[in-house]
Amino acid sequence: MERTFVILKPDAVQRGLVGEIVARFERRGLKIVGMKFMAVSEELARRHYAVHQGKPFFSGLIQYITSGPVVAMVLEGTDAIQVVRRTIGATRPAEAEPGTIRGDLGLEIGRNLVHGSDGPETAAFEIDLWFGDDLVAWSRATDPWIFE
Ligand code: DAT
Ligand code: MG
Repeated sequence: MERTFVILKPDAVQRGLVGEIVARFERRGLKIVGMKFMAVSEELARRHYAVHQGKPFFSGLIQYITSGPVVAMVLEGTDAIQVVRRTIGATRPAEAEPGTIRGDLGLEIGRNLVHGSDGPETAAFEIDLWFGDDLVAWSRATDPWIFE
């Protein structure tokens, strides 16, 4: 069982797509073990996106992610990191496959709706950064029908 970190970015919240996007992860079978609606400080944004510091799009990225409230989540499930990335789709929504969140709901890279951790180290770092120990390990009634 693996955990990964997800953000429903300010455009997802502003466009009223929180329910739509959370529903896709839930239907996939992923279990919510952390979830909060929050404003993102510039400091948190810079730490989260530290790997992109110095790139031409960095300041725009910080501006975007701090421009309104977000929903931060931790999802748990089989191969959760890869499954979430594939459910979200390619970074550029115009290139994302139909059926993915970005491929169905977005058009532009700077308004790509969702973040998902890209690997085990990133997931551990991001979960700790955004949630610390504020997670709920729980047994879901449907677990035996989703996990073999
Ligand atoms: P992803 O969000 O798919 O993991 P990433 O980690 O490479 O993509 O980049 C983080 C975010 O930065 C991405 O969601 C949108 C923005 N971004 C990445 N590359 C960009 C580019 N070439 N121009 C503009 N924004 C970019
Ligand atoms: Mg990334």
